[in-house]
Amino acid sequence: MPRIVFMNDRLVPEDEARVSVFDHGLLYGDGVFEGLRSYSGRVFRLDAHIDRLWASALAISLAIPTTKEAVAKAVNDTLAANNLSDGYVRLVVTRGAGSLGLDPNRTRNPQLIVIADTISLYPEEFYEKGLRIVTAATQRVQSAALSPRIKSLNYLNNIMAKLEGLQAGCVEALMLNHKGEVAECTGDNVFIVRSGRLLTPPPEAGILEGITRNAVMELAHAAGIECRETPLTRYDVYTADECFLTGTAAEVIPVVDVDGRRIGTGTPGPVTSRLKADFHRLVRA
Ligand code: PXG
Repeated sequence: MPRIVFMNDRLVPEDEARVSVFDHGLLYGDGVFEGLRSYSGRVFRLDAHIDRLWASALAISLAIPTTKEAVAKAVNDTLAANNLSDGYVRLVVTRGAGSLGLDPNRTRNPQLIVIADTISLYPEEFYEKGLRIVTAATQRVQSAALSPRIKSLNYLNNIMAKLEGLQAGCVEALMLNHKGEVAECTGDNVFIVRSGRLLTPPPEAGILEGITRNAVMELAHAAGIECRETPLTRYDVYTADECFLTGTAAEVIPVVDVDGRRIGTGTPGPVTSRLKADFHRLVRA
């Protein structure tokens, strides 16, 4: 069954969903995106994802040629057209076709693309036993160079680190910022637990402010677990009682080994397990 893709203003079969080879999204990674999940027919925090898409576009001076309401409808329509009630949605906005030169003012027709598909989660074993990750030598790009808060189509920084993780036999890799502080993983935010308290790097550490991260901070608050945004070093991670990652694709996933150091007991801890269960309940509520 060919998938149905939303392109600009209508649903088309995937074979007809095409972008120009002159599109600056392709030529320069000039565009923005979002990854969303739908659970039992409802998109989790749709408005937050659309707000972040708009913020990313604003930051790169890209005018999205439609309204937030129309994009929300396009997301739901695309899921429905593909008969997906539990699925993954990729929202992409490119700068559009232009000349073979950087000048964004010489582009026309930004492209709005909505793709819906099934989601492939990490194997269940990782959720039960926890992940092993390594620190990548590739630093997170500095905010002053390109803010990690922008979810842009230029993901090479993350991909370079992901390659290092895969090289080491890990599905994720920890990224440090230019100061050597812990930032985040290649497609997930990071949390640690120390003395019953939740700690996570602040936006200034050079991270994407994950929507799952925000949800987990709210769940912690509701559960009476103190949560602080604070700069973290690798020492803090190595000596933490627990560690876990959050992301749209991963949800909440325990980490039990970082750079060969066993974290806590080497099995998912109680705070991680509690928040993982609470998140599971929240998205499926
Ligand atoms: N950091 C980075 C760099 C990300 O790209 C997150 C954190 C987590 O954010 P959310 O809002 O999802 O909680 C992301 C999100 C994929 C994929 O295909 C990656 C993300 C989201 C969805 C799918 O690997 N990254």
